[in-house]
Amino acid sequence: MITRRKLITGAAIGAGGLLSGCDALNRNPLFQDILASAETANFVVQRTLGDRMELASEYRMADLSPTFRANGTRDPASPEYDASAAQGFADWRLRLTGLFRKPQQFSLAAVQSLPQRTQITRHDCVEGWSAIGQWTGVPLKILLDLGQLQDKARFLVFHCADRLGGRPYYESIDLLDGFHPQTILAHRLNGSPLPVANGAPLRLRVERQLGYKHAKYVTGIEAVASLAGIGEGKGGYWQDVAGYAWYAGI
Ligand SMILES: Nc1nc2c(c(=O)[nH]1)N[C@H]1C(S)=C(S)[C@@H](COP(=O)(O)O)O[C@H]1N2
Ligand SMILES: [Mo]
Repeated sequence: MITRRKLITGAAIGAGGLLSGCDALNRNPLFQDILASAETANFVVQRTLGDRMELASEYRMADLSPTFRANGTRDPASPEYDASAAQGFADWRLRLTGLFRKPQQFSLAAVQSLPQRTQITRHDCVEGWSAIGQWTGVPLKILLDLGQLQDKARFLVFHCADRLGGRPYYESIDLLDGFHPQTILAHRLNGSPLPVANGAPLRLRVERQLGYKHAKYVTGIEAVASLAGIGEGKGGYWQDVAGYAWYAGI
């Protein structure tokens, strides 16, 4: 449990710290303590709601990086994935599961037939590189409105087709990021179909957060009340494996 005093202090740190997303903040023991559970982190960031709904910077075509580097899995390379890629992902399904009133699935063509958004943003990886790319995809809000979240839903878990070190990659965000206007499931990069290396056929863009939150090879979105039963319960692959922060604001 978190004491009221700690929470107030945490919110004060959060007001400046979450904006900069700086390493010093992540190393602060008090803040680490506050971030110890994703639910608590979510509660703290509610205090900076205004900041959370701000838009990430968008750029011009002239700013595009010559190549958009790939990181982590560059090819899921499972028999199922290879078979799907071989037919242009015609059989790919995006499944909405968990706390939706209308759980359903979408083909890639169905995703592409929904309203789309294109944005040019900068991707920042914790490993110390950045790249600017143009992304096109369906705003997540459109899918959430179709699926109709139940009142209990608080987090969205993104299930992926790849495994790293034998474990499935996954990530999660809260509903503030879920409904953020720049949060999209992208299927195009720089005007072309998303390359396999960058997460084909569908990858998350959650522009206010660091690179590892941007799940690639997305096969499903599960709405949950708590992250406790998923993976090791910390909200994502890198959180489980290496203790990365669940909320990775930039
Ligand atoms: N499914 C999946 N998603 C992932 C990863 C991964 O290995 N598997 N790596 C993450 C990391 S650390 C980064 S920086 C970005 C890299 O995206 P890119 O390959 O398009 O540059 O994807 C993120 N999403
Ligand atoms: Mo990354």
